[in-house]
Amino acid sequence: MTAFSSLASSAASAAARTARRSLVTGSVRPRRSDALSALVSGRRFCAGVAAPKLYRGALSTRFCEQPEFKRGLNEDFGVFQLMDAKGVLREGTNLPFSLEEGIHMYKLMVKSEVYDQVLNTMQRQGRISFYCTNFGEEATGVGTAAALKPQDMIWPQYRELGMFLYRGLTPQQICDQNIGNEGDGSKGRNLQVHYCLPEANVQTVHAVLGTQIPQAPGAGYAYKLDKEDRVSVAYFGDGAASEGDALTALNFASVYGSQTLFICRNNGYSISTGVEDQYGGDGIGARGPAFGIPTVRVDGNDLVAVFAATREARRIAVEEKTPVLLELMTYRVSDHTTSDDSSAYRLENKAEVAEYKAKGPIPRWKAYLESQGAWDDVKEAALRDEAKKEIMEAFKAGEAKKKPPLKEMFTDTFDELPWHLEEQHAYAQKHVREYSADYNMDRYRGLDGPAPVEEPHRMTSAPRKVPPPATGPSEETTMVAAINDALSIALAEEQRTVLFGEDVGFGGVFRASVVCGKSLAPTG
Ligand SMILES: Cc1ncc(C[n+]2csc(CCOP(=O)(O)OP(=O)(O)O)c2C)c(N)n1
Ligand SMILES: [Mg+2]
Repeated sequence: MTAFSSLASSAASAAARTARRSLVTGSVRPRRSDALSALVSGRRFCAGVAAPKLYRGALSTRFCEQPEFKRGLNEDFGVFQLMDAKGVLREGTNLPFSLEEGIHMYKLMVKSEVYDQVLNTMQRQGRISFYCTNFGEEATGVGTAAALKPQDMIWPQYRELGMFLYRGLTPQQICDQNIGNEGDGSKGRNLQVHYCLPEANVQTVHAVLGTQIPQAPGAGYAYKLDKEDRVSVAYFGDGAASEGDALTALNFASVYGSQTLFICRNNGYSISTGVEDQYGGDGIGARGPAFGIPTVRVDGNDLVAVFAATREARRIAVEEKTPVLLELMTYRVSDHTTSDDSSAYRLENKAEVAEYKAKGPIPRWKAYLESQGAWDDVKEAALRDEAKKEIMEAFKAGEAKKKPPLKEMFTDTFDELPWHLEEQHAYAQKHVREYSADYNMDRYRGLDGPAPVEEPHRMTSAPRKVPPPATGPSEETTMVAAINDALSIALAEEQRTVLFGEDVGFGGVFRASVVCGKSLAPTG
């Protein structure tokens, strides 16, 4: 290590220590600028003169005689932990929430576990076609959600049942979604565990990995422009972080100062791909500083640390108008999903699985609550019974509900159903009636009567080779003028619309974004 890097490293570690200490005691609040100025002053001292900024593309310039190949960060990441694996709080730590709230969180973690056990079994019995458990990762969902505010907009991955429970997802909603009946918010069209909870500011789960990561900072940027006490939150796994979308998202959020929390659940696996084969650097956290994003690594099985770090990250995001990256270190105790058999690739890691099970968030937090006289075996048994009963009852009720109408298979993509989908729908209606013995007709809403009458003119057309005749006034124009027009209309209709893109500021090479007679550039 060079003299420079060791000085910079100790300055940064001191700043990090201060930040960690103040999280524990709640005293001086760490600021990004404190840590940064400590690092910069260390550099200046080392260089002997103030480091000037000579290049537009770098923060500062310090000429050196030898090529300095950076091999990583100048400091390792501390793992923020307030409660050890046995459930003992670090000395001097005050709980960042009330004991009552702590019991509420415990109950949700246990419910998540029990619901997972029951629904996993339902899949094994063939009553649902797929399931994905959250075993061992309950604190990452519950602890983060508890530290957010209800107005914060959440963009989930799929292993955050604890978060959904905290935001109010009911056992009936869970069962309806997994069964895919007409009570499911996605109308039975989505994969299992792809919950919908827009009424509680949670976006629908996406099956395509990583798509939610760049969507979240778009919302976070809007909250910044509107000066709202609100953050956008993207959850994602260590595997999803390898999608190009993740890097785009971090860069966008950093450049625009988007009020976004990037919450990475690093559980060691992406299906069968272990983290050793997933990345070459120091986890996901190491990427944050490279993008200029304040980053913290947290023991993801420590409910107290997860809560404290998330709450502080939220404060930083809103007050400093910046994204924050949290890497929650945890472990995927179970198979990836019911389609997976992790013993095929974790045979040698059996001891590891058992070890992480014991260190999981539920036994840890339970031990703490018991040590405070706030929990005991009687309460535990009653809670587990209640959770099992409510999910079983909801499941039975969900099985009795009808599946959504056949037509829903074709709706909600186009404003008006195009002719070829009308035809497919009519064909499907005819087909199930012709072979009704092979279909559970009575289980679908609307299949118990005659086929709906289709309007023939909507179905008998062929693919259009020429555009339909104009229904209003029309004029010949150029492509660019048409784009200008469309943008002008869209921007005038919704004042809060922001136009992004390279070169948008001056209208672009083709001047396509010179709208309403002027160039538009995002501000703020
Ligand atoms: C774009 C895309 N590629 C691949 C998949 C298949 N796939 C589904 S989940 C998954 C693993 C994701 O791992 P991670 O992000 O670490 O989340 P975890 O399952 O560990 O919670 C993969 C590869 C997908 N759904 N989408
Ligand atoms: Mg993973």
